[in-house]
Amino acid sequence: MTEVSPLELAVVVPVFKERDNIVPLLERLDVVLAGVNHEIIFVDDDSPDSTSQKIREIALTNPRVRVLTRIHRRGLSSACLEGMMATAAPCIAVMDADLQHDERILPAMLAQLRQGDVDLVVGTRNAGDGSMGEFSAARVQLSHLGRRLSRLISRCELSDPMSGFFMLTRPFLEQAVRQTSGIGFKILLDLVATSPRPVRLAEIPYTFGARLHGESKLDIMVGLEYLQLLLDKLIGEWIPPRFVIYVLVGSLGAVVCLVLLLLLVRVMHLDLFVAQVVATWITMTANFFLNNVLTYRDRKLRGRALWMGLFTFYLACSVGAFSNLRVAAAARQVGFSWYGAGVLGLTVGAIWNYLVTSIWIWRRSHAAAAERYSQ
Ligand SMILES: Nc1nc2c(ncn2[C@@H]2O[C@H](COP(=O)(O)OP(=O)(O)OP(=O)(O)O)[C@@H](O)[C@H]2O)c(=O)[nH]1
Ligand SMILES: [Mg+2]
Repeated sequence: MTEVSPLELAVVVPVFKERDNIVPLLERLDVVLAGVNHEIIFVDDDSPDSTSQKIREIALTNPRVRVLTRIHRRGLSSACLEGMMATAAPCIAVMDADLQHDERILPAMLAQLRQGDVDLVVGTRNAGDGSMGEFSAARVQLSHLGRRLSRLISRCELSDPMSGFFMLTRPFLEQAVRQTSGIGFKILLDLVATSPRPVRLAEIPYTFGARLHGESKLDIMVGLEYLQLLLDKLIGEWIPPRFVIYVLVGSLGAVVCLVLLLLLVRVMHLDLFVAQVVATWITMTANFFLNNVLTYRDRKLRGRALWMGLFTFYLACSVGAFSNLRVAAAARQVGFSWYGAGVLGLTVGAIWNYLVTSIWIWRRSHAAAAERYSQ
């Protein structure tokens, strides 16, 4: 076998609809990583703009470049994890494709890791000369809020826990990767919150640039997934974060139902029983659709499965409401206070509903069968 110099660095780039950014990014990496034996692994979630195809064309003549195309999958963190696990390189960088991350600090990051006294080097926008660049005040505020919340789970002092630009060693990755949540956008925070030992960390400032081509994928869902990541790290061992979101949606439904009831009885002067039936039906329907886009957004039902799911949801909720009442009545009989009995009934009803909906309505096979989802 011919001797080749060992691979030193892998750059993992999660991509979704970034076709036009691939060539400029590769050109820049080529300049800054000259002299470093590296590979570049793109992880694409089957972008409808044929990002993968573009990368494959390049990879035909550039052996440094590879693409991992995931089918029926979405998610920045899980894409990064899979990209990182697909390389043998001892040092692994993660960066975005849209050229917002300043690739010129990559050599300094690598030099830090090579010294051997840190596991992780983070590109920071919030320390030294680093900055958020020309971002709107609202976006900067949002980032600061995320930073404050991150302290709930982070086990080390990171000036930019929201950063998606960092480099780590393989041993650090290996000791954390199996316990990561892989939820949402914040893979750096996921890794440092998971690490079983204190993270030896360095930070290098940079200025966040403007996206070159394409659109941001940041939306309200990213915020929700961040909340889910925090919940998973805080209580995930005991309570699934999905259940918490399910209960939040249900609680919102209870409030809506009461407001509707008030309107129907006081304003529309409907008979109480009729008003209850109408308010409950509207609330159940709204809850179903909210669960479809929030709680089970990764298993979203469409077309015929959506209507079948709605019908099953009505059935499941009716049984849930019935068992809630039966359990509460039984608890009252054995001496529970009225509120104790009420809480017990609600808890049993909520767990029943959650189990039925997650096993029966939004089961995994539905997601696999669902058509490819593109945003
Ligand atoms: N594989 C994969 N990549 C994703 C997904 N969502 C976003 N990305 C990529 O992750 C990187 C960061 O996404 P952006 O939308 O730029 O998020 P951001 O930089 O925090 O937000 P902006 O500042 O508004 O651009 C980009 O390279 C995206 O193409 C996803 O679901 N799967
Ligand atoms: Mg971006």
